[in-house]
Amino acid sequence: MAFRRFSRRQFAGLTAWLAAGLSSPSAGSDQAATAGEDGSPNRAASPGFPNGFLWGTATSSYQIEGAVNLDGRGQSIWDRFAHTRGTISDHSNADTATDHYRLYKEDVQLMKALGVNAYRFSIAWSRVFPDGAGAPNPTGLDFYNRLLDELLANGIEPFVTLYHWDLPQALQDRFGGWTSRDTSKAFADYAAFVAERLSDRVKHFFTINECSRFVHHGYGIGVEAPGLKLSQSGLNQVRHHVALGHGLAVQAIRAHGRAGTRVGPAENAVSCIPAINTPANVRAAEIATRELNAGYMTVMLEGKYTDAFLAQTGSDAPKYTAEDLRVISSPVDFVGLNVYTPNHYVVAADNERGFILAPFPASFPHMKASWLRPGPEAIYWVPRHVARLWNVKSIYITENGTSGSDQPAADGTIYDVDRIMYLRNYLTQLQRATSEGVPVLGYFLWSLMDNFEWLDGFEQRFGLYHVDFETKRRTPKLSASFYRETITRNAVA
Ligand code: PNW
Repeated sequence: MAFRRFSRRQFAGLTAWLAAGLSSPSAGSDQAATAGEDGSPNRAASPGFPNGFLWGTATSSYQIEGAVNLDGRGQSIWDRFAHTRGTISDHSNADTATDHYRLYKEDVQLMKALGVNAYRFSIAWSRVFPDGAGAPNPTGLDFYNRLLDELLANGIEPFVTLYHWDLPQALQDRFGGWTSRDTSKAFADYAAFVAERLSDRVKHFFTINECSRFVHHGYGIGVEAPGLKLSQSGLNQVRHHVALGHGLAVQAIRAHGRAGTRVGPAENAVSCIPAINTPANVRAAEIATRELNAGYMTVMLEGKYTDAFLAQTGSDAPKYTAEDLRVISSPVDFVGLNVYTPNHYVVAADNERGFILAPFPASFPHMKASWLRPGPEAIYWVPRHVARLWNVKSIYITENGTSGSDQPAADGTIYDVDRIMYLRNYLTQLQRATSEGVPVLGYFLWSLMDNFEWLDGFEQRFGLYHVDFETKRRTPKLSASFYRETITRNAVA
């Protein structure tokens, strides 16, 4: 069977298989593959996703690059944090990670083998500005020039995240990081510089990845960099500075990017799912979405903190000006949404808030990561709520995926059917959304390859490609075939 033969092969075999135009894994199944002669997706023939839908994978700089001391890169708060004893569960760090800095050309071929036409990656701020601000480091930027050229030469459209948590340590030392609005301003200067240099090839920028996660973990409970545990008022001020940094960066990219450069956030909105699909519960889930995302998405898209947010934070509310709110809500071209899991199942209620959040039963299943409860309908409801609440016309799913135990079977293949189950169900719900007109334009699967999973070190693997962290060898898991098949059909395989 073509399928088994392919699965046993390592990366070199995979590309050979694709280059030779051998029959795809679906050959002989009841649904014919729709790839054209050159292997490119034949979208018109597919009943699945809209024409022109973008299929991508996602990564971030600190999680994959390694080479932390090469070519003038400055230290980031994650270098410092991961080298602090007791912070990372397996005592690892990302000094070499997947060695993508050296292996980027091979990694672009991994993407090509999947058939993706887009790639979301992040820029390490401290490669470009080793001290966070001041003198740029051209050698650091050159890495991204090389990567962009390689992507474009292979027909893969770059989507660039400016901040995926690896703040230059110098800004932490000088300003206390995001506790100061000086960091928001430095972020805008860095965004302006990058837009100036890269917007000839990069048409889409994401400002900040998952504000809520890094603020809560890094400044609230202190389990991620920079490892602070601030008071409620301190934490709310950090939130505000991060939102402000987003808005300032939007303005900087507009001012310094080429005409047509598009920009938006990439947020893991708190996902609120109607427990049962009734009009009252759907409305309640929308209200919950607006309130539970008040500190980031709501203020970014409405230009005000909700009454409930201000009442709830009381004297701990952030200090801000009307001008701040205007900046934070600078118009965006799209909203990026990271959707992994249902955060809340919502039931309409006759109370002050208008909803209750159902407690999760202990029996609710989870994937390998205990926080990752599979609830495929999240990827239907989150973009739908966002489109309806704020009249958003363009949405990208900027991350979705799962970790797994990913043990090779006796024949050496990683049959990650749990990941395939997860992806199949989420993509089916995403197709439900696009078929109803929810304006999702593309999907970025997290992640291209196994990588450094923050405080879980190398213990949680999210990749379509398995990485041997000793040899850095990449091997496709069965889910890589699933994703390729889905992209080829432009419909869930
Ligand atoms: C995201 N949650 O983090 C990050 O953007 C990635 O860098 C990370 O590797 C990936 O997802 C997998 O964890 C999240 O608890 C972590 O809901 C946790 C949650 C969501 C996103």
